[in-house]
Amino acid sequence: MYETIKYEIRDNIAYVTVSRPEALNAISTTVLTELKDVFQKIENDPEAKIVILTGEGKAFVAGADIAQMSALSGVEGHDMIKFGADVMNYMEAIDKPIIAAVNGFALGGGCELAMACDIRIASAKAKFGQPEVNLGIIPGFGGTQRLPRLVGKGMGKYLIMTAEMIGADEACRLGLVEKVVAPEELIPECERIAKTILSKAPIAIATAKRVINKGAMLDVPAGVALESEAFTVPFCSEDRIEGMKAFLEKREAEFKNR
Ligand code: CO8
Repeated sequence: MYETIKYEIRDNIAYVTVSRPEALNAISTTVLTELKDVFQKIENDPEAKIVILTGEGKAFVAGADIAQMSALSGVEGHDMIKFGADVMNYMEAIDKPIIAAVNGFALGGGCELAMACDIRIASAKAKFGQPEVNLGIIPGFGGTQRLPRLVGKGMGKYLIMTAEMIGADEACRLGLVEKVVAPEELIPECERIAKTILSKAPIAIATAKRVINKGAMLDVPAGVALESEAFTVPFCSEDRIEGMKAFLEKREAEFKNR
């Protein structure tokens, strides 16, 4: 159905795999178009409750497609940037959690794609970097904004200005990824995390994602006001009644997404 991505749903987990291994899964406009399409599908499909995003072969995504970019005019480059940034903003805005299973190179647009996900788990083989300045450009799919928010302003500038590539352990130490696992454990670990999240109250998970993402753009009092406002959504749900009742009755809650 897609040219550059693979997509399937198993046990309510939507698996999205960027699949252009011959170009280390570089992001062309086709990849962007198909990512937008698949995340729209996921948003509207009740079967898909959480996403694991990965890359085929030895890369997660080695950046935007340099061959395609090299032929673009200034206007076309601007259009591609806007489209890519929109796709990543869209991923961040959907209610369903997205786990990046970073299996290999996550460079440039690939690192930006991982940063648009909610949680990043890396294989010990993964490598991260924003090498755009080597090509005479800056990150364009949100990297100048999301990277400093994850690793701090100084380290964000260091990584963007030096174009240094870092390994998974260093990325974890910096807060760019949450956990590093052996390569063969990557998908099982992401599935374990996905199942843990799926066992929680879905309205609470969606509200937490929204408030954390929106709040990151605000100062603390405004963010806390947003949290207070949003709190009533899960608090007024049937799942809140079930969750608290189950605790008091010393049993597992059965959430219904209501
Ligand atoms: N774009 C296109 N092709 C790529 C890319 C890429 N980003 N990365 C790798 N490839 C291709 C190679 O050209 C090669 O193709 P071929 O076999 O036909 O020669 C194939 O993938 C395998 O790559 P290598 O032989 O280079 O593999 P190595 O293991 O030797 O090296 C590296 C792996 C280190 C990842 C190396 O491929 C590399 O440095 N790649 C480029 C990384 C990079 O600079 N990424 C940032 C791109 S810029 C960006 O992402 C900006 C985002 C904003 C978008 C702006 C839109 C206008």
